[in-house]
Order: sequence, then structure tokens, then C-alpha cells
Amino acid sequence: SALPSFKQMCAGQAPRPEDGDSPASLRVLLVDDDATTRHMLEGVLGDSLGHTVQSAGSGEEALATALQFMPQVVVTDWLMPGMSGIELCRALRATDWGQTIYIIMLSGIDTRDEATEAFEAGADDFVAKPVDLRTLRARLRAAWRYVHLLDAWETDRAQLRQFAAELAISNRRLSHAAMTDQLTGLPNRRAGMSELEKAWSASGRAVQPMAVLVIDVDHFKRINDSYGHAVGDHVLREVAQTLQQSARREDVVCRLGGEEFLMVCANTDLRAALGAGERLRKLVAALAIKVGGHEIQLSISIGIAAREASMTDADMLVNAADRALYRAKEGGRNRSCI
Ligand code: GH3
Ligand code: MG
Ligand code: MG
Ligand code: MG
Repeated sequence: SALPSFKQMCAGQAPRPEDGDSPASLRVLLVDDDATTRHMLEGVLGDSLGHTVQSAGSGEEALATALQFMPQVVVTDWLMPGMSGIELCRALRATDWGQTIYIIMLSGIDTRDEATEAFEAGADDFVAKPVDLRTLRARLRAAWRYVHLLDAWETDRAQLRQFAAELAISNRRLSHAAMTDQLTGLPNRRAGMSELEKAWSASGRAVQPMAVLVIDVDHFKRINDSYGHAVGDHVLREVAQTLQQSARREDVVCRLGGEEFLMVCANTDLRAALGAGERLRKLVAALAIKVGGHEIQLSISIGIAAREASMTDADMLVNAADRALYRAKEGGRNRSCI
């Protein structure tokens, strides 16, 4: 698969702006009520540092612009008529899309209290005015680093989501394969036992009857011996198909192994189970399977048991059906016994 291993995904390198000549361009929204300051900073951010800059003259305008422009970084003045930089900061953080914007707060007064207030409002950085080129370049490196870590994280997350989705599909395939008999496509023994347990507990809770049929092909060894193993396999597939297609929708037919099958019948008493068994037996006896110029006829014997109050688990039920099967074989085969 082209997907990276979990280890590879976890070993992703953090981006290092120092490595490149200059950090890649950021989308920067510049907010200041003073046109001169705005003009100066636009020159610094855009022309000198090469970022993509849009500017706004007020907090309100900044919010509207941000929604269109989706800036990665907002550089905002603090004191503005109307919405202040602090209020803009809070407003951005209150939106979904504003959570991850890197906000740099500018201020004329550089006091510890002001910086704290800015950080409390959700700012990521605080820069005293007047702002010089060197300071701003240094601060934007931190912003760049943050933006690129965020990108890398989002890419990883998307990859992980895809990885998880593919894993779920492959798990479903695997568990289906683990529950399916390769030769016949029927549920295998494991799946059959799980169906049996399900039906057992459902019938126990609801005090409903349930029955099982253990089905064995008669003298199957002779078919193998006369026509070969491949023909034997073909015959098994035909029998499996007949059993599955003729069973009621709510009955589960599985291949226990070899030429032996189990049918689990929920909501079925002994009488109804015997009726179902006889129907299946006659259908199989009427088959004439054509392989390589031969017409193969065969029969099945069926042992049937219904749940009884004395039974404490599903194994006891299947054992009772096994004993009935033995009687069917002893009695001459091609028959159902209870
Ligand atoms: P009975 O009427 O007493 O059941 O006789 P039988 O010959 O059917 O019973 P036995 O258990 O002696 O033989 C079953 C045969 O089924 C032996 C085994 O080689 C064959 N067999 C088991 N699994 C497969 C399979 O997957 N394919 C084929 N072709 N044969 C299988
Ligand atoms: Mg101002
Ligand atoms: Mg047999
Ligand atoms: Mg057998």
C-alpha cells in the first residue's frame, strides 16, 4: 500500500524556517485605523517580506475581510475607534475558522499588564509600537512556524483519516473471510457456532423454541474415490447451494467441515424442524449433478434436535442432533432422525 506506516507518520519533521532562504509567503491581514501606519506596515509585510497582505481600517472591517480572505496571520492595532484590537481578537476566537489564525497584537504602550490582557483575549504575540522591520520579521518567523506546523498537522490528520478508513474496509474484508468457508461460500464453523450461540440466547430470553439440523452426505468417500477430489468438491458446492437456497430466510446453514453441515433454526419446534429436514433431504436426493459426462446422485442423512428445558447450553443441543444423525446413518442413511 502507498500509505505510510504509523511510525513514519509519527516521525514527521517539524518545519524549520531557518533552513530556507526566506519563509514562504503568508496571508496576512493588517488592521490599523491610522492610514500612515497601515501604509508603512503594508510596505514592510508585503514588499519587503513578500507576504500576501490585505488591510482593514477598523475591527469591524477586519472581521468582514477575514471571512473572505481567510488570513493565516492577523496583525492588529489595539486602540481603534469602534471595535478595539482586543475585541477583534475575542470575536475571531469565538468563530470556528478564527481559532487557528495567528494573531499579533500591536500597541503603543508596552507594559506587562497590556501584554497579559492581549494574551488573555487570545492573541499569540504582542509587539510594541513603533514597530521596526527587524522586530516584525522576527515575529513573523514564529507565525510562519506555527502556520506550517498547523498545515503539517492537518495533512497528517487527513492521512490518518484515510488510513483509518482503509483499515476499516480491510478489517471488514478480513472478518468476512474469517467467517466464510472457502469451498462453498457458506458461513464456516466459526460463523455457525456464533449464530448458534446467538439463537440460543435469543430463544432462552424469549422462551421460544429452536432447533438444529446436523446434515451429513451419505457415502461421500465413494464419490471422491470414484470421480476424484475435484468432482467431490464440486458436489459439495452443489449440495451447499441446494441447502442454502432451500432453507428459510431466517435459518442459517453453515459448513461444519468435510461433508457435514449445520442448520440453525430459530423459532422452530421439533415438528417444524423435521418438516424442514425432510424437505431438504428430498431435494438433495432428487439432484442429478452433471460433471464430466457423469450424473452423480447422492443423499444426505439428517440428525435433528430441538431445545429442551434440561439443556443448559447450545453444545448439548448439537450433541443431541449428532446422536440423531448417528441413528439416521445406522437406520440406513437418506433419512431424518430426531
Ligand atoms: P457416511 O455415509 O458414513 O457419512 O460415509 P462418508 O463416506 O460420507 O463418511 P466419511 O466420514 O467416511 O468420509 C467423508 C469423506 O469426505 C472423507 C474425506 O476425504 C471427504 N472430504 C472431507 N472434506 C472434503 C472436501 O473438502 N472435499 C472433498 N472432495 N472431500 C472431502
Ligand atoms: Mg490606533
Ligand atoms: Mg458422510
Ligand atoms: Mg461426515
